[in-house]
Amino acid sequence: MNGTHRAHLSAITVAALSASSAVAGTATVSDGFEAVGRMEYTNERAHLGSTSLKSDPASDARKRGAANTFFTGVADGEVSLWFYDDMGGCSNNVSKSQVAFIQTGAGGASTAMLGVITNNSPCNYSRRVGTTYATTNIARSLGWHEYRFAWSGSSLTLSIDGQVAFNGGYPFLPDSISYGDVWAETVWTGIGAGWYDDVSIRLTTP
Ligand SMILES: [Ca+2]
Repeated sequence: MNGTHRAHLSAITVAALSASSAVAGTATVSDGFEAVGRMEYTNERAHLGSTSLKSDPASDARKRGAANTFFTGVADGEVSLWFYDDMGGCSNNVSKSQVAFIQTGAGGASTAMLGVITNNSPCNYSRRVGTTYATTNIARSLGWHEYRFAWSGSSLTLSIDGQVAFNGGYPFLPDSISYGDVWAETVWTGIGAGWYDDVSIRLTTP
């Protein structure tokens, strides 16, 4: 990981969107998106192609951080990405805080998050909507899982592998997706790794 890569937080450039139809565009992030950012390009495993992006704070503190992708804030959209869960922190004592979230600007009230936060819940997936953290009723399991963030009008649905993790009001136009181990150790402690791959962003202009 060289200095140039560490200076970059934007991992993905979303393709230009067409305004010519009701569906403004679909940006699919294909294999190869992983090559930039503070996280690690790895061929240990992949959901799409042969590589994924690994967040591995235990191996190198510089790998604590998130990859961010920015897009146009519109009223309807959906972001999907895949997270590999090695069950760390549930099956052993290696704490993990590996999450993905959409938000508007710097977030806060608009932050909507799914992930593994073992200090919140060791064996279920956690969520955050606004500034409130909660434990979902979705049990963690080994392997790849799809996190889906879908917003329409003023509502939001979060799901994991098609199971609803949240459905409720959301009066925001998110404009980024971020993923990784994003907190300092004093917030949500965790050193366990996470793998991210196969990010899709669909934006619809009413
Ligand atoms: Ca890949």
